[in-house]
Amino acid sequence: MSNSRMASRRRFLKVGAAGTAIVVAGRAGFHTSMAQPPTLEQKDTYVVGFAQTGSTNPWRLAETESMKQQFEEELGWTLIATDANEDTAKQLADLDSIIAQQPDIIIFPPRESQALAPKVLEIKEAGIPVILIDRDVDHSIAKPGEDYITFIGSDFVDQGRRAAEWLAQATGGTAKIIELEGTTGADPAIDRKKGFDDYIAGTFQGTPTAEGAFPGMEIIASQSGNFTRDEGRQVMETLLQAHPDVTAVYAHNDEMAIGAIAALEAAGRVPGEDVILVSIDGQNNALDAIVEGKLGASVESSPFFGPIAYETMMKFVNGEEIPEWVKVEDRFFDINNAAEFQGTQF
Ligand code: GYE
Repeated sequence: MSNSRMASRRRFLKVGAAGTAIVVAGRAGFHTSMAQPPTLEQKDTYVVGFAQTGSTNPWRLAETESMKQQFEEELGWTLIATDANEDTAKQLADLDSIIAQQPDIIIFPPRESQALAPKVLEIKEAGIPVILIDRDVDHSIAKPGEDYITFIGSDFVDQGRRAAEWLAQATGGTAKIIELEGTTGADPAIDRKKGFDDYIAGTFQGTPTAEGAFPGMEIIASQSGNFTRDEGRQVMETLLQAHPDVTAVYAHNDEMAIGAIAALEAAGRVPGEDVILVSIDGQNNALDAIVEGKLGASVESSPFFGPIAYETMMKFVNGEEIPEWVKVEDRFFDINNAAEFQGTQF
């Protein structure tokens, strides 16, 4: 039995001493009829749980900072924050320990879409409402609007499509592409791959064309670099040996693109000239790399979830209607505007 189940069982037993039969009936009803997240009453101050996936890149650090800034500094509430060190098992355990502390709400990015979905159901059973930020879970296991309040985040499929569209234009529709994927099983890695690959194949959003939209664009290798700079560099180093004919790189985040640039340069290639790179996030050093001509473009993916998570939570407290997806709109950075935004991101 997991810690969280033990915790809720303990809570149940405590109440049970006073009136077990009633509580049992209540819990049975809870399972069958509660097609809504647990409610949250109006209070002056709340305790918020926040289970971060890791702190290995500027994006993660900016997100954690945004949450602390909003909930601790701005509001003076308590934020129970954990860091899973990019380990899914640790994030599950971190959530168990947060549940045991019985916060008013848990706001977190699920590291992997399927692995974390049952935990969302467990948190609901423990009577704690959840808002997912930045990454979503598999909706066939846990549903927004029913099992958790909502998902706040970007349209990752569209981010992939925008990267592909830019690359198709930049290469005139002819490229041998290495794709550096994000963390295996993470929602943004799954969807960024789908948006990009489908656009290239001509099957974007279920509109197949017989020979593919860009028959001259070929994905010659696609492998995970786990969203980190170092793994991006290592994977690129290995793939370069097997595929010296590469002419383009699509990285699911800026950190891996920066790692790939290092690997290309170490191999005597000229990023931005003989290999065109495109990535996602829009972090400061990616904007620098665009200005230097090494990175072609970056689709923005904002990590600043503190204010929007707070707003959404208060709407929920006030009984307002909340969409199943609170969509974050992203900008696009390339040589035409990167200089203007240098130093303004994260
Ligand atoms: O692009 C990446 C991070 O989940 C949207 O995860 C986020 C992604 C982001 O590690 O840099």
